[in-house]
Amino acid sequence: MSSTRERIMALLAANSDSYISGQSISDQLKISRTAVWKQMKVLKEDGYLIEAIPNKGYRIISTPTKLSENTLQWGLNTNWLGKSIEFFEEIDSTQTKANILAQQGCNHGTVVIANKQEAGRGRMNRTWYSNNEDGIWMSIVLRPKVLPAHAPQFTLLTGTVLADVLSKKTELDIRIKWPNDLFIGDKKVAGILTEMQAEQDQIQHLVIGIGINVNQLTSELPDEIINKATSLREETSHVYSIRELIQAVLHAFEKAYDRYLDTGFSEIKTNWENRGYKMNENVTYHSGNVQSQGIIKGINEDGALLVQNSHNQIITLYSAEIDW
Ligand code: BT5
Repeated sequence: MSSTRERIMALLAANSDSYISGQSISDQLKISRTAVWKQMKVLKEDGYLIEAIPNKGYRIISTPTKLSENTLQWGLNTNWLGKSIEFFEEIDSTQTKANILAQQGCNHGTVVIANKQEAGRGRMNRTWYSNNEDGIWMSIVLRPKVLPAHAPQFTLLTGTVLADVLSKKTELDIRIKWPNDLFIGDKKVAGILTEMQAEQDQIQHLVIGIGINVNQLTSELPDEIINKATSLREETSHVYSIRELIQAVLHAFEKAYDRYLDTGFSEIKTNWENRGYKMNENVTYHSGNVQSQGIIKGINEDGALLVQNSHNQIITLYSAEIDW
């Protein structure tokens, strides 16, 4: 059962175009008028702008811009994803935290979000620069009942979700660079890190880490990535609401995940291939010491990249064997 505060927030959110009377809130939540009044007072202290008009009732005007567990829940219309949000002003890595929570048995759909990370990480312990409040740094805990071999499909699913949401919000053509990067033009705007704990035939939990550069200016990025990274703001000159973007990603993720469990991988494959970086273009790849040219054709169920070689055969590449 959600708290009184959450239920009041839900009522205010549902009635944001009109007024809802104190009596009506009191009746619906079965609490006294005084209790309603006290809850409104606390919300106002937390930065929610609430109008109170005698004989009409309450109306929410605006929510605080600062992220918190409460503001993140505000207006989040998911069924299971993010019902539990762990929010931190500052953390080493949301990914590390989410792994610990998962091991302790947290619910499927738990989301860990931080304003800043001091030790954000990418694959193979690479650094993920996220020691600022201008991006989205979050990790999602999932407990899908699928075979461990299917885990890479969740990275691909996440790529399509991010490409869809960010393209829609920015009207930019955002591409997925296999296997886990989001690109605008030739620059990286977001990355995905999928980690898994599994037994032989069952995934115990997956943690999907999502890092998105949102409101940084390129000049604020570390030297190491200044020429190869970008942010949404840099590309559009627009400052985005981190909260709204997080909610849009969670909403789209839940939809895509449910659909994937219902209908399988084929839709994700199609979406991915429509959004793939350098699809149908020539690339150089390496197998062992041999360097060859090929054309990127898509992905398969294992999450491998399909490349057409110079003999017109389709070959599958599993790891970073490509010179982009
Ligand atoms: C990734 O790794 O791209 C996965 C990034 C996942 C980050 C999220 S944030 C929330 C969660 N908590 C964490 O600690 N991590 C996850 P990879 O493909 O290995 O790419 C890493 C490389 O990207 C680095 O070696 C840099 O070259 C580049 N890079 C680092 N920080 C970047 C940034 N902010 N923007 C763009 N590129 C960056």
